[in-house]
Amino acid sequence: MAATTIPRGDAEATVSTSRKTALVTGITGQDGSYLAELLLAKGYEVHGLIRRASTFNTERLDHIYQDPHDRDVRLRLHYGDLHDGVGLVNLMHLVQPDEVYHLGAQSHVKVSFEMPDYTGDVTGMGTIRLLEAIRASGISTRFYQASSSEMFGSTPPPQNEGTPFHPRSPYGAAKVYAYWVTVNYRESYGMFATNGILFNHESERRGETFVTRKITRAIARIQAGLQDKLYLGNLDAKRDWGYAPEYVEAMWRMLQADEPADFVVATGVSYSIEQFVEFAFERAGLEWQKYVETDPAYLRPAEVDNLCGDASRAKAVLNWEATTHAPELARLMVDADIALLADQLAGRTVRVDR
Ligand code: NDP
Ligand code: GDR
Repeated sequence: MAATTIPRGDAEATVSTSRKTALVTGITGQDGSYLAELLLAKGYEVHGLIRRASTFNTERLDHIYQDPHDRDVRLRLHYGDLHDGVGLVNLMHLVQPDEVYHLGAQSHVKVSFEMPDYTGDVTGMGTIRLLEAIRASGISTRFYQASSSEMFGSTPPPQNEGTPFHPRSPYGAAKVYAYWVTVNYRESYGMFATNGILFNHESERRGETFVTRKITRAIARIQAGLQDKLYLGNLDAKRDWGYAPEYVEAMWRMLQADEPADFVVATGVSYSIEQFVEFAFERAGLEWQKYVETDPAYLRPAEVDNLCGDASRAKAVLNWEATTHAPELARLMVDADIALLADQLAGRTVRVDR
């Protein structure tokens, strides 16, 4: 529970709140937006770190945005960046969170080959900057690190918490570093620091350049006559795809556990990219072979061929289990992209600027 500064008209007053306070990095991303919703629904005061951009970058949060001038505001956004260590210390002092969910990252694997130095800095070093900010501000908080199945890389499935890491990209390597510093701060300083090793999870809010959303978005456009072809890279790789809203629930449960530990979060079933393509095109009544072409530009210098997680520990300790699997996920994402495009074409999606 934190002492927080709440605006009251022109004056500011520091008040003690009995509700829990959470700080979320990466709040503007897919997972950040679902997690913010979940925490607000649970009665938390939620603070999010956002980057300054020349355009609005809070679209995924618009539906839960609260005007900072209102009374009893429970969602607050703060400018900052994972590069800016001093800013992170100041933010910890200001917010004094009970729980920190560290989701911010350069999260695109292919892009990490093009921006390896930047990815190492944000995705790897960003985690230690945040952990140091917690230490420097002297607060007692619980810490969640968004670790990834990409850390397993070429180690064959099924992958669980004891599986050795063999990352296959600068992104995967940066996440391995972040994983180990999280373990290290738990062991060195007794922090309640936990790694959620999440396998791929998708949704209608997934970034448009990840393969599932690229596919479902293209299907909507093909159906509407706006696009003829969908160019993809490797169709043979297999992924264990789950549904993002279920995965943020697992994050929260990790920070409510009695002891800090590391957890794999996965469905336990994997499908190839080609299978996902089939599920998705079938939903729209389209024959995928007519539209999908391969373009070597989307191949990676090294690929992760097969990920399939064993989430038994999450089931046993957190009572968490995935319920949505790839075929259903493909259908719900196709339906959402078709509906979204229809709204856009009809002029029904008007963005309300804040
Ligand atoms: P997104 O790419 O959708 O979101 C990433 C977030 O990080 C965005 O809010 C982004 O801000 C923010 N960010 C990027 N760079 C910086 C920076 N320099 N300073 C501050 N914030 C920054 O990712 P997801 O929501 O899909 O994933 C959340 C986390 O979980 C990531 O760490 C990802 O690596 C990890 N993960 C994701 C999995 C998945 O399948 N989705 C699986 C396993 C792990 P902006 O909006 O301004 O770009
Ligand atoms: P991934 O997700 O690399 O697993 O990382 P992505 O959707 O980018 O790729 C999945 C697989 O699809 C193949 N692929 C393509 N990928 C993209 N992006 N675009 C294409 O055109 C394309 N064609 C084929 C890829 O080669 C790959 O095999 C995601 C991210 O969310 C990470 O942040 C997270 O840590 C991991 O999931 C778990």
